[in-house]
Amino acid sequence: DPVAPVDPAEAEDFLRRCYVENPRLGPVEPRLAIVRAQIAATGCYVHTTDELSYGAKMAWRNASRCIGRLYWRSLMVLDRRRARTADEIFSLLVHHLHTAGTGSIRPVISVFAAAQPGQPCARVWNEQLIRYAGYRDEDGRTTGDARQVGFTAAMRGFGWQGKGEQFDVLPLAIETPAEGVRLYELPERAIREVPIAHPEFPWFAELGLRWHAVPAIANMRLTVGGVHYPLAPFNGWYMGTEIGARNLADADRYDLLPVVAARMGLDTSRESTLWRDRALVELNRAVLWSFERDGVKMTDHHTESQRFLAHIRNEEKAGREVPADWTWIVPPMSGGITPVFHRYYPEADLRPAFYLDDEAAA
Ligand code: HEM
Ligand code: NRG
Repeated sequence: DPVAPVDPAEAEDFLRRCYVENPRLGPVEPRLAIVRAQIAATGCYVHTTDELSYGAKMAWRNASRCIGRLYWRSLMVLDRRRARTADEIFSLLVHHLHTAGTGSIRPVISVFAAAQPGQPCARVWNEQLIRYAGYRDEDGRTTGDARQVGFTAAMRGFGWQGKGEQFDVLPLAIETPAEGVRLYELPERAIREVPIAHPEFPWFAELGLRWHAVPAIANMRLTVGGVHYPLAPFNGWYMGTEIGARNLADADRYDLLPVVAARMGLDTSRESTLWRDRALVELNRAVLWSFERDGVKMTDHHTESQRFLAHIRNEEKAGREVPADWTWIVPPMSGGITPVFHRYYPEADLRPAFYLDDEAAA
């Protein structure tokens, strides 16, 4: 994937904002002169650690699909721009997961080398650092995460053998220009998981459900001041509905609402009994209750909606608009009883930003 030379106007815009918001960095003019010269000579420039760190925080602040932005200043930024080999990258990804923690999770991003004009660069193929395999048998039945069926087949093509169970953690596929693709198994210590049980239904634990504690997105490109970082995995903590109302509930994921409804003895003969809704609530109670029981940080959609509105108030006090995508901000259950439902948001595409790679503009 060839990268165009850095746009000097985008570099300047970012640097001015970064230095205005951080007076301790000093005057921006001398820095702009250096950066302009670097871009003219090489097509690119190198961020200082402070610029990279604040740029990553701004990218989170600008993430219009993210409801968790109240904490944007607390992002821990690990500068990994010097790592080159797949072995190095792997060990730093394991370190990332350890740094994020297993109980009181902290938001972390690891930023690897910038894309250089005309040069290939390191990537991780996985959507997240921790994901469960999905297997489809000849009858079209799926075991595991149906969303990962294609990726899982690709990993098997490279010789990986999964156990074929519901929650097999996928290997990391790390691609470097020098070494091609190499697969790595994450050590168990780096993967905290929570077995899902229910506060009142003893049978719930028998379903054998679990989920990983840390969502760590690995396939988004971080763009700061015209520089692209194709490998910049980040994590925060989960909002319960991501697991309970999507991953375990969606018909094209684990599709568990019919299973839960059957165990609850609900009348599933007609939609108007609202059996889906009743099963959905209990599944989500189970997720929140289990994470709390195990001391793993998680937020619920009511609390997080209130915090997001507090974030908007904070930002407006600082003179900034908060771009937001209503269709992603409103939680996937009980939308209308959360305060984020009852308003509109500006939809600006501000940079620095995270982009999914196929939608990343050069
Ligand atoms: C999306 C919550 C931390 C960047 C989301 C979504 C939720 C969420 C609920 C929607 C996901 C979906 O519907 O699939 C949170 C919470 C956090 C957190 C509770 C706790 C601290 C972060 C961090 C970053 C980030 C640390 C980056 C530094 C994003 C981005 C998206 C997103 C870029 C959109 C993902 C996409 O387009 O697929 N977040 N987030 N979030 N979040 Fe956050
Ligand atoms: N829905 C996805 C994760 C998307 C990002 N969510 C976060 N991000 N909470 C899932 O795995 O269910 N974060 O960085 O905390």
